Parts: sequence; structure tokens; C-alpha cells
Amino acid sequence: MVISYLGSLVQKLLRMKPKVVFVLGGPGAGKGTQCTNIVKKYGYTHISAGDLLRAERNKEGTQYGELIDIHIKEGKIVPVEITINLLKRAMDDTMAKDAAKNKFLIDGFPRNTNNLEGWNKFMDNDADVKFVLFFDCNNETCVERCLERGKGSGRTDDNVLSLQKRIQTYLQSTKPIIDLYAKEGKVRRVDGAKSVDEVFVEVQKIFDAENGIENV
Ligand code: UP5
Ligand code: MG
Repeated sequence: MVISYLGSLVQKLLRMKPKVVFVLGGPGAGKGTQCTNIVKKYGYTHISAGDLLRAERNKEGTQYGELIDIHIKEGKIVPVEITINLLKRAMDDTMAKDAAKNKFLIDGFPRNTNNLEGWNKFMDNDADVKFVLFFDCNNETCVERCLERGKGSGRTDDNVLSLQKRIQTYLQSTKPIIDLYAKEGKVRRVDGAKSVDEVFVEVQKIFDAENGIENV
């Protein structure tokens, strides 16, 4: 009796464990744009690590404001202790409001070894990483899009100097993380240089296939 109760409790907890899709790709590869589309069609919650860091930086009296600000302008990656707390809080808040909302797109994370180690240390037992959605887009297109957006975005890193640094950081630190996941068979690659609609067609194929597997 007790064992069967515990068994069903464990099963319930396992079902509730957040399901995570990491969304990666260079600056301007289309991560945010496609996450918006995925949310509408598949009911995920979109959590952008960059957006959370920008919001934290803008908060009155935050102790990390200056540190985050400098890292973003320099295209450097903020220490994981800061980012993981923000991600965890965002996930917890979402599930506290509605326990059924346990599917997350984590956009722009993990970006380097420090991020990955932090995730494995603090989150690995608490969430299931289903796969990595990788928007593969050439650097020229990425830079062009961010510069165009920079005309009105107000983002402090949408300028030529910051973009050169962001691209370098992406190539040196983030791409190797994507390659690591690829070796585990966890990367779903999409050509991010096509139009928004064309990219979303490919994205839908991936999510439909993944959902198909889960529903078997
Ligand atoms: N656009 C999008 N798709 C298009 C398409 N297919 N065709 C034509 N145009 C397209 O798109 C960028 C622009 O391109 C938009 O104007 C869009 O309309 C157009 P978007 O969807 O915003 O691309 P995205 O990949 O999200 O680009 P973003 O600039 O957000 O990527 P980054 O990875 O550089 O930025 P993020 O906000 O994730 O991080 C910023 C900084 O925060 C980092 O550099 C780092 O300093 C810091 N950070 C950390 O330290 N740790 C983290 O974990 C996360 C961030
Ligand atoms: Mg983005």
C-alpha cells in the first residue's frame, strides 16, 4: 500500500519535472523570434537568459547591475551563479502560478563551459533537457540583422564593436557547447539564415517529431 502510494508519488513528481529545450545560435540568429512562434503553437514558456539579465541590470539598486552591463557591452558571458538564479526563479514562478506549465524554452543558455557546469550542478536533477534547438546562421547575416535592429532596439550591444566581440564569444565559447550536445545526439539544427516563415516550417517539423515520440 505504502509502496504503491510512494510509486505513484514518484511518477507524479517525474511528470511534473520541467522539460527544457535549450535554444542556441549566434547573436541575431533568430532565437527570440522563433521562440515567440513556438510559444504560440506549442504552449512552451519562453525564458530568455539575455532578457532576464537586461531586466536585472535595469533594476533599482541591484548589486550586479554594473557587472552585467559591462559583460553585455563587451559580449562576455556573465558568471553562471547570477544567470542560473534568474533562470531558476523564472521557472519556479511560472510553475508556482500554474503547475501544468512545465515546458520551457531556455533561450541563449548555456553559452560556455561555466554555464554548462552551473546547470549540471544546480539544475540537472531538477529538469530534463530534451534537446538543443540550434539556429545555424552565418556571421554576416547575424551582424546585419542586429545592426538593423540596433537602429531602434536601444540594446547597448547592437553596435559594430560589441557585435564583433559577441561573434567571437559565440565561436570560441558557445559553439563548442553546441558541438558537445551534438555528440550526445541532442542537437536539432535549423538553417537560421532563411526567412522567418521558412525557418518556422523547419522548427515545426522538429517539435512535431519530438511530440510524436513523447506521445507514443
Ligand atoms: N530576424 C530574426 N529572424 C530573422 C529571419 N529569419 N530573417 C530576417 N530577419 C530575422 O532576431 C534578431 C533580429 O533579426 C530581429 O530584428 C529579428 O526581427 C530579425 P532575434 O530573434 O532577436 O535573434 P536572437 O538570436 O534572439 O538575437 P539576440 O541578439 O537576442 O542574440 P544574443 O544571443 O546575442 O543575445 P542575448 O540576449 O541572448 O544575450 C545578450 C548578452 O547577454 C550576451 O552577449 C551576454 O553578454 C549576456 N548573456 C550572458 O552573459 N549569459 C546568458 O546566459 C545569456 C546572455
Ligand atoms: Mg534574443
